[in-house]
Amino acid sequence: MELTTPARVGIFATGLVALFATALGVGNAVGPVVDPPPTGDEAMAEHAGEGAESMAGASEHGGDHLPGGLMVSQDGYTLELAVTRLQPGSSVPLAFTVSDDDGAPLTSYDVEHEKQLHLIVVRRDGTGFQHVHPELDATSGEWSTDVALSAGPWRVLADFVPAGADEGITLGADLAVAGDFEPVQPPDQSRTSQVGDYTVTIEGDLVAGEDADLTLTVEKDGQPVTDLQPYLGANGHLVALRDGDLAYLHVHPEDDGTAGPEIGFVAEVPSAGRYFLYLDFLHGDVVRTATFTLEASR
Ligand SMILES: [Cu+2]
Repeated sequence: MELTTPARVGIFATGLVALFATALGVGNAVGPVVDPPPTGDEAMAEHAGEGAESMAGASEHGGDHLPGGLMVSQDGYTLELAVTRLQPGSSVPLAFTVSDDDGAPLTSYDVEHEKQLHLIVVRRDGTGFQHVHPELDATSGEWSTDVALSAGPWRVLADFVPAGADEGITLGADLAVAGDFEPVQPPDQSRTSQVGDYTVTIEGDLVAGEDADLTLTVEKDGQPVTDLQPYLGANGHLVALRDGDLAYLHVHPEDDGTAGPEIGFVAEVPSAGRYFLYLDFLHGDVVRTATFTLEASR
């Protein structure tokens, strides 16, 4: 599928460069994006600088981008959860709409990565991550799905492309789940994730403002998995969230033409600090999620 081609990955990476460099530079600027991002080399040269130079570079490009997922409303679209206070449970109905400029529910979406909308729910401490694909009632515009929720503060991230729009949006909304809550302290780094019989490791180092090659390796019962099934048009699907504000990076693999055990990604993070990474992979017709934390250096 086209999204896995090197060209598409390149474009995506370039977009991230512009997106995060701008976020660092211009703070609260919001609004629709009109300028195309610079080419990869330009972006790297421009935004690899520090301080004023970097900020100027971002502004020159009309920098209107924040990282995704930080706002409940952007570009005229608003994420409206049907209920924002819920009780915990293993299968809790969650419903929402995306409203447009006029307050009307958006009913028409473009397909991206094989779906009209990707929904992430994650507790604020980075635990409980779920990446699901709700069902749309095309008449009312209401999306619905079931999720597992424990007590505590949660974030809901909706990643979608309004029909005909030039690019996608990720909106984020808070969700509070009742009950006693024991926040989990994440490790500085956690490079191995055990998911049932599967062991997934991540190699590579995140550096603020630079492309980082990440390689994830999937093993089952100690043996390399070489028959990963395609999932969302790729060998796996990586989501990265920044600890502290859950800024959202949506990263896709470089297609090396194999079905494992290695899955390569290029990721760029906007700043130093800790990131939560979640790999969804499909094997034996079951989607599993491996979880990591990485500390990005300056
Ligand atoms: Cu998805």
